Amino acid sequence: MAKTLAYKILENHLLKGSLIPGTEITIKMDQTLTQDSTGTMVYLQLEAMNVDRIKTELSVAYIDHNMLQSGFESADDHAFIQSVAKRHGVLYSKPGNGICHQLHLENYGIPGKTLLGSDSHTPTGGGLGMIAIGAGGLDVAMAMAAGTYSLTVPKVLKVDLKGKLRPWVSAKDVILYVLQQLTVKGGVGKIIEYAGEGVQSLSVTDRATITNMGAELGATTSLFPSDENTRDYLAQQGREQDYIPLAADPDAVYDEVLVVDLDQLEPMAAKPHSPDNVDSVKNIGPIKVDQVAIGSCTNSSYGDLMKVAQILKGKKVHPDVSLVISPGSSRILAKLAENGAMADLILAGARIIENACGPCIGMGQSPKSGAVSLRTFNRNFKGRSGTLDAQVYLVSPETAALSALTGVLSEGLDSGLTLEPIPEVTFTPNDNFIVYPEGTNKENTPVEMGPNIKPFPRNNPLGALLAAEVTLVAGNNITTDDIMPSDSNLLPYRSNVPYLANFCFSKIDKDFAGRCQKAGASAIIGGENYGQGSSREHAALAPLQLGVKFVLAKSFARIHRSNLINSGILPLIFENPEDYDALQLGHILEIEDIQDQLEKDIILLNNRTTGREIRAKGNYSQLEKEMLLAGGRINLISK
Ligand code: MIC
Ligand code: SF4
Repeated sequence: MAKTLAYKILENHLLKGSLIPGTEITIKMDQTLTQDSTGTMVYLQLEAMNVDRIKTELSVAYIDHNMLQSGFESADDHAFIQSVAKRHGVLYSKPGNGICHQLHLENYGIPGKTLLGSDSHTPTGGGLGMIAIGAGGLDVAMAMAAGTYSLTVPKVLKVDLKGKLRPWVSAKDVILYVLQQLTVKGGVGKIIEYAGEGVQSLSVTDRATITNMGAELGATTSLFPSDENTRDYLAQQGREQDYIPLAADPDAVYDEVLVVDLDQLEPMAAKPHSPDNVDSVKNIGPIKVDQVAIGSCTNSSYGDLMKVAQILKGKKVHPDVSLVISPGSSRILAKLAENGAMADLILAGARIIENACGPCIGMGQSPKSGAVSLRTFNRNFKGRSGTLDAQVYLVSPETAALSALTGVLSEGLDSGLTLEPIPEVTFTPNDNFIVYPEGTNKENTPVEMGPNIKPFPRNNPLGALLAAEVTLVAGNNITTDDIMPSDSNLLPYRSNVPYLANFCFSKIDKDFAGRCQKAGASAIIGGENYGQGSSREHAALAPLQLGVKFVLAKSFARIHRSNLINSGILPLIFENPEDYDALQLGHILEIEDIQDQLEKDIILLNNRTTGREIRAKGNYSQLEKEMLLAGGRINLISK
């Protein structure tokens, strides 16, 4: 039978189960990546699993998020990660090397391989034809320990690309258009596979921009075929030997198809405060811009920054605009310095900041009050920039650079300006930022543990009766940034969950943590797509620390649902979404005989305050039930 590319790669890695959508499979995981803001939990968990050497072909620990080092905390975290990496055979990428996804693409991604990363944008690797999946830290620790990963088989949605993009329209506009069509929950339970003649005109880094932001669709992952452009990209990085051609069978049948006509696409922007709130730049109009930020794992490639340099060369950034640029990697930064483009950026008036996540995760560069900030990033959730009333728009590098000059949101199509294609380059291979774990092991390398690193919270096995007070009724599309905010004040505490928990939901409800502490046992009520966004386990661990027993929602985002189960917190789905309307703060919900009910299709909750019964679905796999009964995955493993 003709196969999609996604299923071909999954089949090559299949260890258990079969490729039937909705069922559970276990696959071989070839590679893993971690970054520092989720990594401390990953490596605490890996240590708790008591393994010696990792079982993957390659695992890399990157440091890119927590770079401010305004106190000892982050530097301690880096040292901790470096020490555990050495103990178990993990490569360590020092701070200064760049953003994990950009670096993995450049140095280690291989067509046809599988990659699991403790960061939701791991699907960036799909630009090289990998099955690259974002997951919670514990899942990544398990993948390192066992070399495997279990997941629910997704459906495959084909995005059929026709034609070719015009200059001034780029990969970011493609994914923004797809987000407009499918919304932030349109990819849930799906792999997005790109195909069609339009693929040929997209470079690997263009493709990576598109697969990166597949995370915003809620998709399990996104991927492109591996073709001559893939070979060229690998050759530029000095790794042509890693190339293999890969594509779907020509007559492969897909579960859904979306056709995108690249010729017709215009520059797009995601308006505040959601990546799917998309319109064309033309329709939005020339709004005044205060800040422009170019970079992040979505748009910080060499090609992107060369286009920006071309637009800015010999010009002057508008007096009212602050332009900040963060390159994706040390290799890109070095190349821009060598070929003079860095001088073009600086002389135009750009602030060059560290090649790291930086402003994308609120680590500095928060815009002024009420500012309009154009960002080439992937998320514009309210408050994520660090300024609660900022209006963040997501745009392409071309739109960002041009707007930085004009001072208003501008697009290049009608500007009369030309934009030349970027000539190909070869990069100087350089691994001076990599620490190899050769000769180090558990015996000769102690764990380096700073005082801010606290043990992660553990849950208790499920008792017969689960009773909890409703301490939050949340709306639709609650993000993990809402649940466990991240900014320069909080990110240094990612390895200190007891402290971090005090700030759980603090940006939308300051009293939440206090209410939970009073209630003892809590329940959260959510709308659709609860927990979208980041892979941070802290969005489950902080609620666990505060005594949250279950979350009852209309639907869940994939990674957050797994993180809840890993922590022993029950994600429950309303059978009748209208039941949501009758729930209020302070209601007491009870689940009797929970052990037996877990085996049933419907779990009954009793609202003791109103006397009403609520029917909910768990849809748990066998393993998930065992984890919930044990009070989380680590408890189950220790059993
Ligand atoms: C993000 O973009 O939200 C992050 C920060 O990279 C997260 C990881 C984290 O919260 O540490 C992600 O996308 O998974
Ligand atoms: Fe870093 Fe932003 Fe990418 Fe997350 S989305 S990995 S914070 S650059």
